[in-house]
Amino acid sequence: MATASAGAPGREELIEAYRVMRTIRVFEERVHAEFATGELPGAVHLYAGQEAVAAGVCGALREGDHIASTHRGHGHAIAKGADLGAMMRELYGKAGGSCNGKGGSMHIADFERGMLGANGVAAGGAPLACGSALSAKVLGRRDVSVAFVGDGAANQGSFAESLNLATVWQLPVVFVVEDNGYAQATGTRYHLRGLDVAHRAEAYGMPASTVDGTDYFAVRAAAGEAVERARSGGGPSLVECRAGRFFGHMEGFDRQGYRGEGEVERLRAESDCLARFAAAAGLSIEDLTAVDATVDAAVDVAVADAKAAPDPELTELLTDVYVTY
Ligand SMILES: Cc1ncc(C[n+]2csc(CCOP(=O)(O)OP(=O)(O)O)c2C)c(N)n1
Ligand SMILES: [Mg+2]
Repeated sequence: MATASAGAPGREELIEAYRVMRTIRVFEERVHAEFATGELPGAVHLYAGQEAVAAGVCGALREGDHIASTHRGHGHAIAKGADLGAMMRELYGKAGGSCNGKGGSMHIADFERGMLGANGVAAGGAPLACGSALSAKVLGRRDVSVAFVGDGAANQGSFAESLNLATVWQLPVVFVVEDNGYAQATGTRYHLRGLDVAHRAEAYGMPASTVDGTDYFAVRAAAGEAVERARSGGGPSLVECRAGRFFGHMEGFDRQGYRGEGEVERLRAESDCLARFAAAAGLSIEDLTAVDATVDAAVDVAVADAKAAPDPELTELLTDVYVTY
């Protein structure tokens, strides 16, 4: 497993990385609390615990690059710069949401920011990212596409097909596999036979690495290398990141009887990417608390705005559902 190779990120980059991770954490903790009140509709999968993956990967991207996400997509969207207010309205099914309230948590998209969408289909993002990478290649753009894929989704046939196509066509794409320990209630070390997903990529002749997904610097370094390879015409790569999720598979329905006793408490105490980052980044307490205050306020505003927002008009029911070419 690769370890951190920080290089020397400047203060601004460090503050931005902390802001992104902290925004995801506060957003997810708040959504968890709001869901418990029964006011939030739909299926919601929280990303808390895995923030350093989204921040480290998207930190290596630039405008014009694209990401294709998973059903656990809030963190990816936030890290790619999606609007918090539109995201929260979408979660509440309100007008002005990212999909005007018709998609909910699993369909948040923001094309202007290069976020191609959360996706209810396991491994659905992998072929999408290949498609967007192919279009960049054909159009001669030096843009990179990233597919986020869960450990369970890495067992899908479409994932294997995507790895193969990406290699055959030498696409500017990076597959980021997030091993969070489980596919729903099934442990990764049970369902994922073979050593790990990185070795599967190597079987296609694709460069791959495995990093500690709670270490922002390790993720950022591995993603930076893979993105640079893609951008400079070197073809696809895979980065496997290991970081546990702090909540159940899905809000409301998961009593987590499949987890060991004290497992979540241990994760929070010993594998918190934010605490780890704060200890390693060398930022001042003033810098960190200033970010905390801004983030807390932004999430408060987003929740209040979403609750007060109107429902979508009934006449909107079928708009944006069918596309005319
Ligand atoms: C094609 C497909 N098969 C099954 C499902 C049902 N399903 C939803 S989430 C999930 C587990 C995904 O696990 P993983 O890829 O590890 O992602 P995680 O939930 O851990 O983030 C499954 C099987 C689905 N959404 N799509
Ligand atoms: Mg998983």
